[in-house]
Amino acid sequence: MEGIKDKIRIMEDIHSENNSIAKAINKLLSNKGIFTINVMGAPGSGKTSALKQLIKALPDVKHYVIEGDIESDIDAEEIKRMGIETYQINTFGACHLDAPLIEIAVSQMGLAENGVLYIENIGNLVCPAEFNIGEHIKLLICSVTDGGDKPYKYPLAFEKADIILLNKMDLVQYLDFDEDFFMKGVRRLNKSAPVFKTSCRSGDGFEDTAAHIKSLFLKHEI
Ligand SMILES: Nc1nc2c(ncn2[C@@H]2O[C@H](COP(=O)(O)OP(=O)(O)O)[C@@H](O)[C@H]2O)c(=O)[nH]1
Ligand SMILES: [Mg+2]
Repeated sequence: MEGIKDKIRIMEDIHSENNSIAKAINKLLSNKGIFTINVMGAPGSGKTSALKQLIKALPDVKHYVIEGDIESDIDAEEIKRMGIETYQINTFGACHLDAPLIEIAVSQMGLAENGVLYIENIGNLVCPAEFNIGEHIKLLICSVTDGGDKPYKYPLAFEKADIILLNKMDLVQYLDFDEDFFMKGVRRLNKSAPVFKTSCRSGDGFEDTAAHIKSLFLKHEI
């Protein structure tokens, strides 16, 4: 029993230290007018592809990207080719980004005033939802190819999301994706997050998503 109590205490300490660093990052980014989006989703759900679409859909905004991957800089190189300042974090095993990692990234990036910073978290529907990393909002990307049961199986990610993308809609005609079941699962957990149906292949849905993000950015007291 002591073992479990010790484990709980260690986890509480980790979360409380993480949260205090996340608060400081949030304050620093807010002071600079950098609206920060924690992008979460399963591996391959379309996080990098969605960032590319959002960057294109908001041409009058300055964008920054932090790429989180267990290994490799493939995504960061892809975003850099768009002319966007991008910082790569490799966790070499850890399944989520945490605030101390973002603190280092932010201190090393030349963040000017005003803009949007996207932080692509490690592809995983579990751990990223547990850690604040200084963001203003969490964007969850779920694809029709992932299946409609994901809100039921990974509730925290859906509960915490401020915006949800239902991506790869161009493929839905080939699948037995049950959208009603998916939406019921989402709304049991989260009454307010808008769900945008998107396709990174066609670009559908990104104008509306980008407009919503811009409106949050403008009205957010950052
Ligand atoms: N057909 C289709 N493919 C997509 C869509 N979004 C992403 N993909 C593809 O799915 C794969 C994984 O996408 P990626 O953006 O790298 O996912 P990430 O691992 O979440 O960053 C790539 O081959 C993308 O081209 C989409 O909306 N439709
Ligand atoms: Mg990616």
